[in-house]
Amino acid sequence: MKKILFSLLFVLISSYAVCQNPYDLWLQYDKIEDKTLLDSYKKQVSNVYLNLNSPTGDVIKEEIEKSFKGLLHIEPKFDNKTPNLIISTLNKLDPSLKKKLSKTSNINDEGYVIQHISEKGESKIILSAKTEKGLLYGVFNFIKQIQLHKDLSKLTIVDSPKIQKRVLNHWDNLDRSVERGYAGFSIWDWYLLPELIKQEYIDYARANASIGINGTVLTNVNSNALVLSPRYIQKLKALANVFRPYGIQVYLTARFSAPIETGDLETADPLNAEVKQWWKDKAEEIYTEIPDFGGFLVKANSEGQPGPNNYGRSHVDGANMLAEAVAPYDGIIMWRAFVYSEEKPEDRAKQAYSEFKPFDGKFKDNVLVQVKNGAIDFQPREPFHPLFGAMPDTPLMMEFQITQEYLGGMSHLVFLPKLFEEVLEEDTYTQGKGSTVGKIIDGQLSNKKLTGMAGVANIGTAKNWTGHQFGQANWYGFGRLAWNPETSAETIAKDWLKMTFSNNAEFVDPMSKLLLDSREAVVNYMTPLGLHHIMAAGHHQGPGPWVKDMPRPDWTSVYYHKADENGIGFDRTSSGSNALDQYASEIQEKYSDPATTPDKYLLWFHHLPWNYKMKSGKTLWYEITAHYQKGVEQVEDMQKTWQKMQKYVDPQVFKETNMLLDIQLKEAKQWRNACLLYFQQFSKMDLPDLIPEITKDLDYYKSLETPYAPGIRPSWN
Ligand code: GCW
Repeated sequence: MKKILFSLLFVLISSYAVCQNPYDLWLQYDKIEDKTLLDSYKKQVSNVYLNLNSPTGDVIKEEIEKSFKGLLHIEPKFDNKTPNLIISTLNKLDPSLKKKLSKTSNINDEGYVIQHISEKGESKIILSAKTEKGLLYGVFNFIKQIQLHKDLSKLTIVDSPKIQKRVLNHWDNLDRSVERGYAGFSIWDWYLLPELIKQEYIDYARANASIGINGTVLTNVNSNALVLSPRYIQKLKALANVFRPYGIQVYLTARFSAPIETGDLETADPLNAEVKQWWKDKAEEIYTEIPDFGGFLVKANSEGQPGPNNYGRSHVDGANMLAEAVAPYDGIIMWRAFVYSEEKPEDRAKQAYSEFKPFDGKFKDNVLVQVKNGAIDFQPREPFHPLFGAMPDTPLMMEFQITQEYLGGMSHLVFLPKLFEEVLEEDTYTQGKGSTVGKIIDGQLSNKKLTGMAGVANIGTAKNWTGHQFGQANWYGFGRLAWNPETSAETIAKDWLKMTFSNNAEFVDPMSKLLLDSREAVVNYMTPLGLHHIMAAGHHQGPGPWVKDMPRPDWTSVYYHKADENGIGFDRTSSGSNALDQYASEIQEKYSDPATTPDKYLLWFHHLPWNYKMKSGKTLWYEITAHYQKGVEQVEDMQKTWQKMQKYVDPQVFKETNMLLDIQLKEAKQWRNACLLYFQQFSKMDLPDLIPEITKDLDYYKSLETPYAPGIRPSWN
């Protein structure tokens, strides 16, 4: 009896000991429990020298106060006489201290140096940079070192962002619905702007600054011209003023037909003088209100959006016209290459390359061509987009999707940095071995000054911002990879877990494995072995390999899996659509033969018989079934791991994540059962024993509906 009471008491105490507020994201500043470490930190950073008199200076001061109060339970003394933490831009730093800093020449305008020195026997930490923005990034990194329980006495950090434009894309509509959003409504309350500045706008800016994000596109790429109207420019200005001290520029999506819709012009032809003037006037109007406005992101002649092709003009004509309008203000244009037309019989995966490659070197210097990581559309796994490496004279910007349109919305735990890392490490061979996608977008291979990475945000009005608490790891990870595309997914996983939950290895080790395995799990139970685009129509949530009646064939599933009695998969070799021809010869050689094609891309490039002998010696059918089953088992393993993490996690987060993992398991089984029953119609082969008995038939899975599924514009009827 005493023993039961004691263990009950222990659970109670331990669960209440952990109080993380999910709203605070990875900026959890709970008191350092390790007394020795705590005391050493207190001694090293109690007196802070900070010589900034600016909005960014205020942000830095506030962050130092907030973090030192939380993590160290001290009120930092801002002291100019005997500081032990010196925060100053290089041009104002005491020359004797400056001399002690190494490699300051290696940092760029957004970079910083953090260095521990001994000065007259006293230990000091210098945090310096060329600009206040660099200092802000340096301060967040310094605080992270404390959150990660690092030894400050050995600190020498010299760090700069490898990519210039690190931008979130919000697919947010003016009615506050979010296209492919799964975390509630848009956080931008346009109706109450410019007057009402909500705390979450400030906290949004702080969170992004802490991971080095320096740009945000506030509106959907399926754009609304109204956002360019004077009324909305005032609302935008209010947000720009909030974001500026955090080093974040605002951008808008420009609807190409805006001169007609809001400008009363007859045309939006980019070579028409009136249209050119209209955009020049519009740019002047915006920059008068927002001097550091970033520029425009444009989706043109894509999925029905208006564009220059409507006037027989090219994407170059359209982009360069807008580029001219914003150039006087150092503005940029991010022009999306997400184009595919059902009128063209050509394989959808080939179209963007066919359309854009001929434009290489024709865009103005302030134009970035924004390319999705793969040639179809943010699938659980896609080979890298063939445009990467194919336009050496054009700055290409990577577009990743952080919101999980095709990876289970917000109910599936999927650690996306693993996907992002895979893409960035892919070798395009376009400038010889080692020509990775990462080196193409960070300018190493193209010595392009203008570089960029965009992430389609997973942020909404949900209390924890992302709906699923682990969705925060994807926002965090995007920021880390945009800052440095060579950061490992493992480092990101461990840092995020320690900053958000606990440094305890008993938590960090199993949980980082869970995160790093989660991406392969979702590929296994949704689209294994190179399968792609077999999800439900419209809302894209759940399986739909049977989808064949859509307004256009390239929106169906049968267009991609091509399953029939002869086999399954999309032949993209020379005997098929020859999309492979758009890749370097090294890749063509390897992928043109199924025997040398990596299994993960097999059915992306090949149509193979169900009894095709795989590298494992098993049949293709068997391997398909085994992957689906593996995916389900991986989710079961995630549940088992999470079960053991209760004492490290806020009780509410523990409970909710448990429930979400239950949903993920249910839906993983639904994917397995629906896809195997559907493909079995063609394979006519038995399900191997490793597949548990499926008690429902295919019609049951076809009959499942999800009315009002999130992510597509709700119809208010
Ligand atoms: O991913 C697809 C989505 C659309 C999206 C489009 C795009 C914003 O299904 O919702 O539109 O691509 O990237 O433009």
